[in-house]
Amino acid sequence: MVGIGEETGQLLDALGVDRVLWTDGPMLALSPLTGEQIAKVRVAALVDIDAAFDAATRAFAAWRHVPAPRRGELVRLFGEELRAAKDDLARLVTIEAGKIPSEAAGEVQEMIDICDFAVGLSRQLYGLTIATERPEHRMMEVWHPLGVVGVISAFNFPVAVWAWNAALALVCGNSVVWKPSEKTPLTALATQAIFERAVARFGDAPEGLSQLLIGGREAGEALVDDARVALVSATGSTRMGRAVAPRLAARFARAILELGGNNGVIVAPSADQDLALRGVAFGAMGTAGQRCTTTRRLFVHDSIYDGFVARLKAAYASVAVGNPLERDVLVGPLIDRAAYDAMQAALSAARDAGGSVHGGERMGEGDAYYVRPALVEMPGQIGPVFEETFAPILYVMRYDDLDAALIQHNAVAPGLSSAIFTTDMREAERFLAASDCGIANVNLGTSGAEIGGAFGGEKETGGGRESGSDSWRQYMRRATNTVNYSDTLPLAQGVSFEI
Ligand code: UN1
Repeated sequence: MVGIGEETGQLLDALGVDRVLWTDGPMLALSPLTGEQIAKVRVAALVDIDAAFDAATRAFAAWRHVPAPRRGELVRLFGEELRAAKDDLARLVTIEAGKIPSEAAGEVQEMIDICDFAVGLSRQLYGLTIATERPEHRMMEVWHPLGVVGVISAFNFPVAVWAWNAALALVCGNSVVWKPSEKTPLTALATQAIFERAVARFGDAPEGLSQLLIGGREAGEALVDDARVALVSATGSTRMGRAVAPRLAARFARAILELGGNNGVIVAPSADQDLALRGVAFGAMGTAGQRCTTTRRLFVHDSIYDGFVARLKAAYASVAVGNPLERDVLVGPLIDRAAYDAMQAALSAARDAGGSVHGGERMGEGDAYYVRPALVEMPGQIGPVFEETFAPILYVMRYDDLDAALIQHNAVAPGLSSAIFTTDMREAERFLAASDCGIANVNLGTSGAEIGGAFGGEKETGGGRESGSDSWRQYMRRATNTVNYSDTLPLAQGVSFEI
C-alpha cells in the first residue's frame, strides 16, 4: 500500500503542480488523517506579494476590456478542466482537509456548478433602464468591472469557496488574488494549476489574472490593507472578521464577510421524524461538524423529545468514525489538535452548565484527532451553547411553545443558517418569517446549500452573500448614466437656473 505522503506526491504530479512549490519550502503541509507531514510548501515573500498585486492590477486593466461572454469562455474552460481533475482534486481534499470522499467530490462539484452558473451569467450582467422625470432623457444603470478581488478562504472548504468568488469575479471582469488557509496549501496549489491549464487553452488571457499567495498572516493582512485590492471576500471566524472589517472600512474597500454560524434546527410535533433524523445527523455530524453551516443547536418539541432524541443518540453512538480513506466512514478527523482541545473545553463547559454529554471522546491516538460526535442535552440555552465550537457538538434542548422557541433560536450572535422540520404549513411559514438567518430551510438541514442561492448570513456572520442569485453585483461597480437627447436642459425636480 502507498503511504499518504507518497500518494499526495503522485496526486500533485498528476494535477500538474510544479514540484518546487511543494517540496522546497518552510511551510509544512499536514494531513489530518494521520497527522503526518505530506509536503513542504513554498511561501510568498513580501516582495512576491507586492509583485502579485502589481501583476493583478495590470491583468485587470486588460481583462476589463475583454467582452464578458468571452470572459465566460475562460470560466467554461476552467469548469471543463475541473471535471477532468475532479477525482484527483477530491482525493487531495480528503487527504488535506479530512473530508469523506463523497463530501470531497461534492466540494469539487460545487466548483463546477459555480463555473456553469458564472458562464451563463457572463451573458446576463444586466442593468436596469429607469424611467426619467425629464423629457427626451434616458437613464440607465451600467455595471463595470471593479478591480483586484482578494479572497481569503478557510480550511473547511479549501477550494469551493475560492471558486464561488473567483468564477464570479472573473466573468465580472476582475482579477483575483487568493490567500488560502495555511492548513490547506496543497489543494490551493492544485486548483491554481488546474486554472492555469484553462488559461493556456484560452490563449490570450492577461498574465497574472488569478494568483495564489501561500503564506501566513502577512499575506492576508497585505490583501486587507493594500489600496490595489478593491474588494476582499473573507471566510473564517467572527474573530477574524472583527479584525478585517474595520481595516477594510478604513480604506473604503469593499468587504464580503462570511463568518461564524451557530445554526439551529427546530423539530416540531408534526415532523416526519425519519427525515428529521437524517437531516439533523448530516447537518450536525457531516464534515465532522466543521462547516460554517453545521447544525449546532437543536430544539425538539416536548411531545416527541424522548423518542426522537433516543433515536438520534443511537445514530451518534453508531456512526462510523475513522479514516475517510476507509470504506463507509461518515465522520473523518478534526483538522488538528487545537480543534480537539476546543471541543473538549466546550464539552467540559457544557457539563459545568448542567449538560449531559453523550459521545465526544477521542478515538485512537497519535497525531490525528478523531472523535465520536457529541450530543449534549442541555437544560436550556446557556453557557457554551452561545459559542461556535468548530467541532461536532450538537446541543439539544426542549421546547413547548413555538414562539418561545423562535425567540431562543434567534438569540445567538451569528445568523447564518436555520431549519425547521414540520408538516404543518403554518408552523413552516411562521418559522421562515421569524428566522433571522441568511438561510432558512423547511424539512432539510442547515448545511449543504446549492450554489444557485445567495450564500451568507446576518449579524455576526457578517452580512456577505456569495455564489448565486445577484451576488455578482458585489464584484462590479454600478454607474447611473443619464443621457439628454433633447436640445434643452430641463433640470430635475423642476429647478430653474437661467443664466
Ligand atoms: C462553509 O462551511 O464555509 O452550505 C461553506 C454548505 C456548503 C458551503 C459551506 N455549500 O454547507
